[in-house]
Amino acid sequence: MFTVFSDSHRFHHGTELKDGVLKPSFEQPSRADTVHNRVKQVGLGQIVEPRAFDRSCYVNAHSERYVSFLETAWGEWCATGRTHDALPLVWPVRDLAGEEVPTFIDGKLGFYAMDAGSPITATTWQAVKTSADIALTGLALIDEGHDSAFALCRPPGHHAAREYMGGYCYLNNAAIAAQQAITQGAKRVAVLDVDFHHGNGTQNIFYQRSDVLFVSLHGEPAVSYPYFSGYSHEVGAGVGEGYNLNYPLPKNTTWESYRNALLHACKKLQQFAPEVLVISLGVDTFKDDPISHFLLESEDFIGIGELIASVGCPTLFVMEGGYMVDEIGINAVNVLHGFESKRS
Ligand code: Q9C
Ligand code: ZN
Repeated sequence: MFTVFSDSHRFHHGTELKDGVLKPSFEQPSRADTVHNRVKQVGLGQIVEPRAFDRSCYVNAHSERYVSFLETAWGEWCATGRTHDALPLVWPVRDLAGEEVPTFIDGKLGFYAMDAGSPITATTWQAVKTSADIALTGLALIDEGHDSAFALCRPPGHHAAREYMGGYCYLNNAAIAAQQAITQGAKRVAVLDVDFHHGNGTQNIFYQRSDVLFVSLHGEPAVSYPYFSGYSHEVGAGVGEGYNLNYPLPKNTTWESYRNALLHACKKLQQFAPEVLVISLGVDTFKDDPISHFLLESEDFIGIGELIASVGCPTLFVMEGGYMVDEIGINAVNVLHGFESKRS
């Protein structure tokens, strides 16, 4: 399997409020390097650089004004004399109006963010743009006839919605790739999200559409980030009703019940018969992940790949979460090996 990777992810390294204290983010450069090293170590296949894509490819999944915000936010922030990460501190929740867009950067940050988990630094946009281009390059490889590809994206993307960032995410790499497949003529595309956290951003982008099926397995919202989405009653709206499928799972979920949910999800995906399947590949379902609470073992990730292979369509793997442990490389590549064992 081809892997698409770029060192440019190192341009992004931000901070995170953890237990009330500002610390280096769990979403660190070493993550992508760990996975990259594992890909090399096991000889998964050729590693290629991303191609450059036009910003119109991002605007298909996000709004024009949101992409512009991401491009200019740092400049506007440091023009007011600040030198540390740009972070939002006020949000348009419930009865605040939230329709007019503020012109001052502090207001804009709140308008275009769901939380304070996506800091913007001087070089963040460079990493974010390259991460989306990695996903688009992976899709191009599939268009060119490859059965599968691994887009080693960083920063991740699945919490980023049409108009807001959050949860370490800025551009929704998986959604941008899925939308690109549609733009290029596919009639049906599916996104399967196996990151520990609900892919609220991907759900948001395709919620009212029947051409993109979104399926997500994740920690139940009552006790798991992002807390305000991921319930099983969220089934899509309008023509999209029935094309959004959530599998919230309890704390301490182990392979046996995870596998049952994934089996069910894969049957649904098979029935939909997508022309391309995009996997939001988070490995923060691992038992030792520092910010999640499922109990998957490293060998279970092979099983995830095997089940994904059973869907039987061209598959683009897009890297999402998985934090601070050496096993993220082993676990991500285990999924890819499991997939390949059933396909080649
Ligand atoms: N104590 C991804 O995996 N912070 N994002 C949660 C829980 C945000 C995760 C803190 C987690 C975002 C792509
Ligand atoms: Zn996650």
